[in-house]
Amino acid sequence: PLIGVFDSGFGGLTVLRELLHHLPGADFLYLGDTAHLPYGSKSQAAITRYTRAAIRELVSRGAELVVIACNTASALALPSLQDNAPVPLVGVVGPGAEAAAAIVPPDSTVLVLATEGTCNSHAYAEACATHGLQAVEKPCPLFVPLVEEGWTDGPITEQIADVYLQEALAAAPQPPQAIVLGCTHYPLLRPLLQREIAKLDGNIPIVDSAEATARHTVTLLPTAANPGSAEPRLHFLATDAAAKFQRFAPRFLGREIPTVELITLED
Ligand code: DGN
Repeated sequence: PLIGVFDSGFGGLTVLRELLHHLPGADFLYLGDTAHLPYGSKSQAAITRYTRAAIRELVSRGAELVVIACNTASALALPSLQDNAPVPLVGVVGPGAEAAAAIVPPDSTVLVLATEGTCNSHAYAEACATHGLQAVEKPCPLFVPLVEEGWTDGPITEQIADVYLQEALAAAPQPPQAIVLGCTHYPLLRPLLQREIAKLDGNIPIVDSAEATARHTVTLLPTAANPGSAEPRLHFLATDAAAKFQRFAPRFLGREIPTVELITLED
């Protein structure tokens, strides 16, 4: 099968990385809407328009299922697009919340780290509530630029993470039993976050929405979990800055990408 993967830019390559790992028998078409990056600070109306256009493009190119890798788009656009979608849509918020619920005791509090847009939508809180969990949603707006700058380690990022984590822990009604990484860029900060949280409050397990989403996608396309006879085909589309996309990709995907096709999306 051909799986479409949509993100606001190249961060969703962390989701593609997990999809490649868990669905080695699938081919992938990845679309990064780099012309409209970042989504974290955009309105719901704009994000819904961009996401609808991206899904249309991926389906017109043969995608049988579309993974909305962007947490912000999953939170703000997916609920209104799901019902009339031409193919199944998979977001990252539901699987992230479900994965947290699987490892914490009932009625626990979980800490969700995400962009401003995702936190303000309270999509994670709602998804967690369906599993009986309470979510403390903490916007970490400095994390995306830090990761894009390549500062995934070092004292400055540690200090910033410390401040965010301390503020979040102070706001939590009870100690969180898990931390959910609710943004495509945050898996690159996972080792640093695990270290910082260990200093502050012991060993709270970290749940990565990217990995949870890949596992959920396997349940929808079980045959793709078996390796095919050939290497998976990968094709990359971007709406702007194709060269930058190609340069940044290895950090998020863990491998070089040969070409990026520049496209225009009609609203
Ligand atoms: N891809 C976005 C997300 O997962 O929320 C992060 C990048 C952005 O658009 N700010």
